[in-house]
Amino acid sequence: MNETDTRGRLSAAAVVLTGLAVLGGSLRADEAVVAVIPQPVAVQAVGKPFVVAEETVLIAAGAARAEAEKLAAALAPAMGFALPIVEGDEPAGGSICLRLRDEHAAELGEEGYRLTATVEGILIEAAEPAGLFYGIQTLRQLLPAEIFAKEPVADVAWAVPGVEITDRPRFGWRGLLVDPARHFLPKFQLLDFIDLMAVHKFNRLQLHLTDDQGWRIEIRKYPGLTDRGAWRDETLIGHLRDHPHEFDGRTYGGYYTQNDIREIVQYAAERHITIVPEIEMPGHARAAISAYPHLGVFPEEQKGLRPWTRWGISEDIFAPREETIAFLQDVLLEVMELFPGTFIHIGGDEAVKAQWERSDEVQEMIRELGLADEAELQSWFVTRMDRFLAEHGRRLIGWDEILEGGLAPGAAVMSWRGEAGGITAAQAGHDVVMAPTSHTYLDYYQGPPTEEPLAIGGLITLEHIYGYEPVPAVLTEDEARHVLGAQAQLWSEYIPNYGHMQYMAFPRAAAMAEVTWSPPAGRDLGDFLDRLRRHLERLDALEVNYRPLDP
Ligand code: TNX
Repeated sequence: MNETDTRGRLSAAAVVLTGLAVLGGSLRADEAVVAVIPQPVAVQAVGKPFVVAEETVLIAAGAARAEAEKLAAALAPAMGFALPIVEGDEPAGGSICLRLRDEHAAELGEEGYRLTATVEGILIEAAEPAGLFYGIQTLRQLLPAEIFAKEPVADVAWAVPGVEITDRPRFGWRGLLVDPARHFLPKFQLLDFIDLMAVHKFNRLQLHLTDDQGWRIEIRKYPGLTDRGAWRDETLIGHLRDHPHEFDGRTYGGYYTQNDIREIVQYAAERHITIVPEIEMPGHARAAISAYPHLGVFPEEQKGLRPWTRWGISEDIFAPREETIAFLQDVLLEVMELFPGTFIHIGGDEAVKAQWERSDEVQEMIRELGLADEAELQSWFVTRMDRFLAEHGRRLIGWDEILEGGLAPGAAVMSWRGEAGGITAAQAGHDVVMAPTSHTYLDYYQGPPTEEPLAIGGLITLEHIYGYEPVPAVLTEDEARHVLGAQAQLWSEYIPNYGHMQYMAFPRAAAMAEVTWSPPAGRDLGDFLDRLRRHLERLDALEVNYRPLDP
C-alpha cells in the first residue's frame, strides 16, 4: 500500500508524515495522512508540512475572493479564528493563495484544481471558481479531522502535509436524490445535507418535490397544491408488504415556500451544487389531483381524493387534456423561475395506465392523435413538455420509462431500471445519467436485514457501490460521452427523518462520490477502506449519523 509507483504517484493512505514541526509543545497531531475522498487524480509528496495558524493569511482576488471567504468560513468554527483575506494572486510566505488562471482550463477543466502545499504555504489554482472550491474541499481533508468540528478544538496543530495534488472529476454529473415528498425534510436539514454533499464534491442534487403522498413546493398560481396537496391524513406504520396495514393516525406534511426554495438554491449554488427539481408527471400525481380533481382522469369520482397515506404506486394519473398540460406548464414556469439549472426533471416513472385505459375520453384522444397506445400517449405528453422546456432554454430529463413510446427529441434519460434504458438512450444520441437500482439505491439495505433498521428491501453494500462502473462496456467511445455521470437515490418511504437519512447515505455516498469523481484505473477497495476509516473521523466531527463499518 505505501508504495510510490513509477510516476511518483502515491496511493491513498501512503503519505504518512511524522514528527511535524509544530507550534507549542502540547499538540496532538504528530502525524498527518493524505486520505482524501474522493481520491484525487494525482497526489505527490513534496516535503514538509505547512501549519495553518492565526497569522496565516488568505490571498485572493476577483472571483477567487468569494471562494476564499468560504474557506475562511469553513475553517473558523474548529480553529476558533477566521483567517483574514488580503487582495492579491501571488503566493507569499505563510499564506494560502487561491488563484484563477484561464490557462489551466485545458488541463483542469471547469472543476479541476491544483493544490500545492509546502512548508512555505499553500497555493490552490484553477480555471474556474468551482475548481478552487474543490481544492478547498481537498484542503479541509488534508487537515486533521477535527477541522470539521462545529466548535473550537484546542491543542491541534492545523498541519497540512507537503503535497502536490492535481485533480479533476471524471463526470460532470455527480448526483444524489433526496425525496422530501414521502417524508418531508425541513429546510435547515436540507441545507446541512448540501454541506455534506459539498464535502464529497457532489454537484447535482435532485429534489423529488412531488408524489402521490405529498406536493412539497409552493406554486403561487395554484395554492391548493400545498394548502391541500402537502398534507396527508396519516402514514403507514411498518412495511407496505406487512398485513394488515397499520397507520399512525396523524396528519403529516410540509412544503418549501418559494422563499425557502430561493434560499436552498442559493445555498447550493454557493457550494457549486445545481439543484435539479423533479415535478412528477403523468404518474405519481395523486397529491396534485387531490388538490385539483379536474386534473384527474375521472374528476367526478376523484372529488374528495386525498394525498396517499401508504407507499407503492397509485393509479392516479394526470389526464392528458390540454387543461392539464396548461396547468403543468404553469407549474414549470414557476419552477424555472426558481431553479436556474439547465435540467428540469419531469419524473415519468411508473405511470400506471389503468385509468387512461378505462377512460373513453382518453381512448378517444389516442385515436384522434393517431397514437398506437397509452405508451405513445405518455410519449406525446412528455414531448409537449420537452418542447415547452426547450422554448424556455431548458432541457428535459426523465426516468427511463420516457423511452417507451418514443423518446422526445431533446430529452435526457435517467436510467433506473438497470442500465438498459441508459444504453438505448446513449446509443440514440441522448444524454444519460446512470441511476440503476442495482447499485445506486441508498434506500436499500446496506447490511443483513435482520441487523438493520427497516428499509424498503434489496441489499446494496458499500463495497457493491464502490465497484460500480457508470459507463456500460457495450457503449462505443462516442456513445459513452453521453453518459453525463451517475446518481444515488435516497427515496424516503422508509427514511422518516434526517438522522435516518444520514444513516442510509453514509458512508455509501462516499463510495458514490469516488465512483463519479475519481479515475477508474485507481479504484482499489482496500485503499478506499483505509481512507474511509480516516474519513469517518471527519464525519464524526461533523456529527453525521453514519452507519459504522463494523456495526
Ligand atoms: C421506484 S426510482 C421509484 C420511486 C420509489 C423507489 C423506491 C423511481 C423512478 N421510482 O418512486 O420511491 O422505487 O426504491
